[in-house]
Amino acid sequence: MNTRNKQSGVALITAVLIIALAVTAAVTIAANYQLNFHRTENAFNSGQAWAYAKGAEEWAMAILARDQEDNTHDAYDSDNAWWNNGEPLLFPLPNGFIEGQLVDAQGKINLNTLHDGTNVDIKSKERLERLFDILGIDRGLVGAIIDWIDPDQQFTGSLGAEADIYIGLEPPYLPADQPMQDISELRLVHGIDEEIYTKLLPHVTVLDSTSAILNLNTASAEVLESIAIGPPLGIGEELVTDREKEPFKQNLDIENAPSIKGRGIQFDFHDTGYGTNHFILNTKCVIGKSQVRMLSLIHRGAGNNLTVIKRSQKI
Ligand SMILES: [Ca+2]
Ligand SMILES: [Ca+2]
Repeated sequence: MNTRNKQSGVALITAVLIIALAVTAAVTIAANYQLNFHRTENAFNSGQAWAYAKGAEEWAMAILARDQEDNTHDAYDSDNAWWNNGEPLLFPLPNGFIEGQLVDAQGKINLNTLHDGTNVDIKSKERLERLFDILGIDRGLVGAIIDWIDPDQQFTGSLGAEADIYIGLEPPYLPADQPMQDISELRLVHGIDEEIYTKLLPHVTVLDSTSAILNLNTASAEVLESIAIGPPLGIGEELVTDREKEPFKQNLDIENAPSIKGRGIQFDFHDTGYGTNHFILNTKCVIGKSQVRMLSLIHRGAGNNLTVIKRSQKI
């Protein structure tokens, strides 16, 4: 090959290399542009979904305000607009949808009522012990839950646990010694393993309000049974059947319920009732490929004073 041909060859290879580099750069730029575009789009959609989810709270509060007028009880029945017969309310949106459902937050036993910061609430303790009996959980573990909440370091019962126990664990940690902030704290209580926690979750909750009485119209069969004094009687499901025919509005409705009347069963109606002032709004908003799930705890106070007291993103 002569020098001229050699030079042409080198020039051709150089030109091909330059084109290859230019194409690579162009593809990279295009790919980055696409990525950034989708990132921006997702961030935009996600921001929009959050705004819609918060808007759903306003919608829920309007329904709750309407329900409060002329309210005789709160139950999962057709008399309560907030329940919407168990169907989530669905609204179509441009490029997506939003749906929301309200449930009662007072249908479960509030663990924070076990101790008022000074004393154990004996009646709350006994009710939870009865629930543990019904669920087949060692009732001694109620002592460990009380110790987690109470400010002192004295053990409550044989399964009680205070800092001395927790600092010996691997990894070590300390009990809260104050009301629980979230029900997931229960999993940290000594003796509450995954199986017991899962068993308890449908029946217990954590609320910080002392006005949050237990709503017997939305309580599970097991919680309903736990208000009957004595060993488990297996009356929970029967009471639920009675309640489905006619929601309870007063204690007499339970004492005179078809499945109970004449059986000599005694009840402890300590801090129970038939209405509620705490609701959980479960919202899901989808826009494009973005999805937001949100839980809002809404308080309905006297005079229809509605406020969102807690908000969390659901995974
Ligand atoms: Ca204690
Ligand atoms: Ca303690």
